[in-house]
Amino acid sequence: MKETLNRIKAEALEQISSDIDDASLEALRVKYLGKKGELTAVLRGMGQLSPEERPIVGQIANEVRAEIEAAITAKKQELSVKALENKLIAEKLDVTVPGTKKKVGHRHPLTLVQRDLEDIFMGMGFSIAEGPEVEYDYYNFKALNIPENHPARDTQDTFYITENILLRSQTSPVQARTMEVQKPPIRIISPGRVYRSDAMDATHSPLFHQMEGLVVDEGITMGDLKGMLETFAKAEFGEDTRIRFRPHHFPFTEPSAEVDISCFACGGKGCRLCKGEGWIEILGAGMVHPNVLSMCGIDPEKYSGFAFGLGLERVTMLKYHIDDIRMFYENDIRFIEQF
Ligand code: 2NM
Repeated sequence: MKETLNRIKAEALEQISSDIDDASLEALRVKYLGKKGELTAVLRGMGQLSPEERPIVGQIANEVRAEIEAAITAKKQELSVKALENKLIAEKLDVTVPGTKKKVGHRHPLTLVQRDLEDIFMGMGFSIAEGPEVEYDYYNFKALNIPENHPARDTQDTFYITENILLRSQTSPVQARTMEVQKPPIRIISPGRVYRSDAMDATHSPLFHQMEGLVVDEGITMGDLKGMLETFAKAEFGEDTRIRFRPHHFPFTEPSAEVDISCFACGGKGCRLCKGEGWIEILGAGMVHPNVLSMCGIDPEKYSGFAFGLGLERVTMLKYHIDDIRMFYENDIRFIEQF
């Protein structure tokens, strides 16, 4: 029996020390120490031993059991250390690897210029007014003294939604709406999207952006308009910028003018940007027509005002030397990132 115990011990210790995993180790525990295990079987047979032999064999059996248990515990420990090591190797993280750069958003050039202009005009006491892009023909045309038969009203130029609802073709309806609800003094700018039924090419888009301005108060003159526009032109295009007015016609202003700035590229000598002219047309302006004032509920005998309008795309294209308006709307990151 002693030999059997020694054989069991030798066999068990050898198997436990061999290259095995957790599951095999548990199987060995069951095989040697379990209720139906080999050691238990030996202990069951002790009844056949003489009373003198029994305690001796019993002691050996206990020692064998203790040794196997200790070996299993040690092996378990060894396996768990090895498992942890493997896990650390598998999940290795190199904290010195440089991070991946997060892409940060970028303002669209039209937004940059719009903010620029907003800052300049807010500095002169203007506030920003907004209105609907889907507009009544009344505010887009009639309230602005644009007659029924005016070519601008043509369905070929304006996107009509119903007979009397359209996509605004200018931001002037915002000015008309403001005059209706606000008593002078009024000092507003209205930046925003406008729509015209034009075919897309390098200088035309059916959707573009305008910024118009309006000042109404007692005693406002064309001199105020000129002074204000000059201040604006210097702030936006540089201190050396000069402006000039050329007579023009708009239905909503009288008198009306087209306004040029001296070329900011050549200073007025004539270059490619100004096409040799020395001057660049930048906006339209004039004194608000008395009909517009009275239609919007403002007494033209008491108050006068000036208004102006410019195309944000045009200003942005000049400023950044962009030669195709379609670039603004194509969402090409290589374009946007340049500004
Ligand atoms: C322009 C040119 C000249 C203009 C007029 C008005 C209003 F509502 F007061 F009558 N708003 N904007 C105006 C005047 C717009 O754009 C080229």
